[in-house]
Amino acid sequence: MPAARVRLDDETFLLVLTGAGVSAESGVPTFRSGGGLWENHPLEQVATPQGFEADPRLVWRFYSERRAQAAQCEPNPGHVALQALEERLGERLLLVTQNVDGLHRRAGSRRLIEIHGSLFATRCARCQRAPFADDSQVTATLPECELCAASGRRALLRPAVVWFGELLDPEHLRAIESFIARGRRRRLVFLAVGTSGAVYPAAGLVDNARAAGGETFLVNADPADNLHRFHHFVQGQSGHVLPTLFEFSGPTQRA
Ligand code: BV8
Repeated sequence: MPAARVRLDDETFLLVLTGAGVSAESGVPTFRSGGGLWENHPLEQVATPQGFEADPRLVWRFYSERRAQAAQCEPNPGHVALQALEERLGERLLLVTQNVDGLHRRAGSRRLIEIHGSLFATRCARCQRAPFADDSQVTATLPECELCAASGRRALLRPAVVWFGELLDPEHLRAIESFIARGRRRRLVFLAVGTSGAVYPAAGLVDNARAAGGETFLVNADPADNLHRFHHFVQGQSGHVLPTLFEFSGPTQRA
């Protein structure tokens, strides 16, 4: 049984933030812990607009490899536990993930915001066309935007993920703020799982939750960079901790 448990009742609004650690037990490599993704590829080269500009083939190889790998992985008990929470809390749960591997969606989570985008979506590097579903492997020729081509311009297609130095979708940030504001009037709980707390603005959500009077929990294999910002820390593997982390008091109805 975890050291601390998250008590949920009819008043609780639960905001969950997940990072790569939640997918580690599914076989998806993390970024910064033991043999992480960034070790072979400096993030400047593969996760910035400048890196894409400089070497789009390298970036497409990096993301194509991750697409192929993530497609082989299955949700683990940590993803399943969070999906089950959505069944019980309904609109009083919001799951925000930094992960682009699609595993929360495949586990059935729908009240989900993928704030760093998705491996399985592609968009134009130039025009404002909407991202489209895409699980293809880019090997030889670099894909180009046919809409731009139709208007006589050449533009590359790119993974629909948020790179360093790029703004997060303002709609996503607004939805998170609105959830925190609603939780503030009831009982707000913030849970971060499997994240090193290294990347902003995601790593600052704990502060937003505290400013709204929220009780904050971190479940992580190691102490995170922003560990001191949490009221409670449960050290462990999310696939083992999450299934028994929550205790329900009172008949938890849908919001
Ligand atoms: C922004 C792309 C406004 C998708 C990613 C200077 C110039 C520009 C910006 C900045 C700057 N200085 C600071 C910034 C802000 C910057 C930032 O935060 N930089 C950091 C490095 C300091 N942020 C941004 O640029 C963001 N945009 O701020 O716009 C702006 C614009 C211009 C100028 C200023 C501001 C955009 C951030 C998004 C970047 N994109 N990835 C992809 O390829 O995936 S970030 C990348 O890191 C991934 O998305 C990943 O999700 C994210 C966070 O990593 P984690 O998920 O936490 O993973 P990590 O490996 O680090 O940790 C895993 C943890 O799990 C470990 O602690 C481990 O112990 C634990 N664990 C392992 N196994 C388990 C486990 N825990 C539990 N169970 C297990 N089994």
